[in-house]
Amino acid sequence: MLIEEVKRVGMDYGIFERLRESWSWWQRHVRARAHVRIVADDDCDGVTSAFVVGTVLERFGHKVDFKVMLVHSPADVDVAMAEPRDAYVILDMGSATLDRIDSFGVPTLVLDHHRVHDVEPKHTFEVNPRRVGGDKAAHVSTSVLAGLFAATVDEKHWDVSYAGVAGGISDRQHLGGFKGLLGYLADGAAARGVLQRSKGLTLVGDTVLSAVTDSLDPFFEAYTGKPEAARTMLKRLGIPPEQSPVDVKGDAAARLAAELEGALRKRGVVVDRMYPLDEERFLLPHVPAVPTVFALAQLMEATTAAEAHDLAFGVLRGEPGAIRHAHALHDRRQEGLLKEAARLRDKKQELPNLRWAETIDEANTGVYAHTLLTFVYGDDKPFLIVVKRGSDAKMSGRGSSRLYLKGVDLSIGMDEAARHVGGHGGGHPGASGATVPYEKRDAFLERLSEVLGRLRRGPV
Ligand SMILES: [Mn+2]
Repeated sequence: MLIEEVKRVGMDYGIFERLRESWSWWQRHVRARAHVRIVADDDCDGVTSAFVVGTVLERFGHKVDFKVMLVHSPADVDVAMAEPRDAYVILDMGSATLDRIDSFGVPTLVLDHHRVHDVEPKHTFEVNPRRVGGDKAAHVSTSVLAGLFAATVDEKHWDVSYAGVAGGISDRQHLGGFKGLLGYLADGAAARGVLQRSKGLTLVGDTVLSAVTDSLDPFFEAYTGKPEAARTMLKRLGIPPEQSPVDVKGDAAARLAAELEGALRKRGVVVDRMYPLDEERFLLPHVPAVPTVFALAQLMEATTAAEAHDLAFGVLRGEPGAIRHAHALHDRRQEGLLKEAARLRDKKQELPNLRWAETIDEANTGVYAHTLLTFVYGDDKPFLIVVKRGSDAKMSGRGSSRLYLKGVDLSIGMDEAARHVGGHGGGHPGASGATVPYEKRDAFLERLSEVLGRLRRGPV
């Protein structure tokens, strides 16, 4: 894909020009050999971004150190920028706290793709596709911006673009296809041999059997966590269960994808919103033991979920020990997630306008809510995961665009029901949370069901 093509469909958001400006601004304001602090969000998008930008700045001659933390409030900025540096880079966040960042008077580059605010900073250069694209900006994560920044600084930095693509996948920017800026980055990486095109089964695993039975997103009701059923199905389709999923291509991949996607469709899953199961995988020819960029994204998710950020950097550098360790982390995490998802499925409770279940796994409430809503119970009602923390109940809810179109805005419901019982809540229409006194849990849920029923226009 050429820059002109991305521009023609209006999905460049002025980013190519903005990144060129950002690099000349940086060279004007930051001296050679400067000591630079990179502060990155603690998820896969943030850490891959830090790896890419850090690599570029180190090659340029800067001394670089990293701090992985959330910067969502002015107080967070004060922590992130407490140790003096010649310059800072803030990744996958910063647009919400631009004025506080700027108040330090130190040259700071912000790459972010979250909501922008009306600020005119003096010492800070912000690159954010939402400045042009607003809330419609799509197919771009901060790691994509980082990859494009690297390519802007020098053609030779395309060698780290694979990390930008992995971050984009983890941020779900590839759903609906590799388009826009992510598509441009992936195509550019493929054109330079950093990635290698290969169409086939997109599920990740050591074997095609484990790729199917370990899959949570999508969650296959008939096969996830059910090796015997999956083995029988693979045999029926003539696919050796122990084969590597990377080798499942052509007719075999098409048969398996049709089987699995057909089963999802029967359950009412909107398959068009997923990445197809038989599609481009983008092989990683230069990273040993990590076959595809999807496998890399999975390892990055496992390491960042465990807050093992050094390990995540090691994986991105292709270190065999780090990759082995990350694999073990992934397997352990996946086992726990599958077990708990199955338990929550069986413990599900239902009110007229919502379903809910209670877990003790506070770190993955969003994963469970998404899985149970999208792949198990269907999106005719939002799904809430409840977790007890001290004397509070923390709620994490997921809705869908279908519900939202019917007026069911979960953030409004969460806010109103939480305030009703002396808590607080909010977020997005399809993904929102609340914290309420634990003893008021049931009153909150009943009120939420009422509010959601009131919001809904007609049957879903
Ligand atoms: Mn992000």
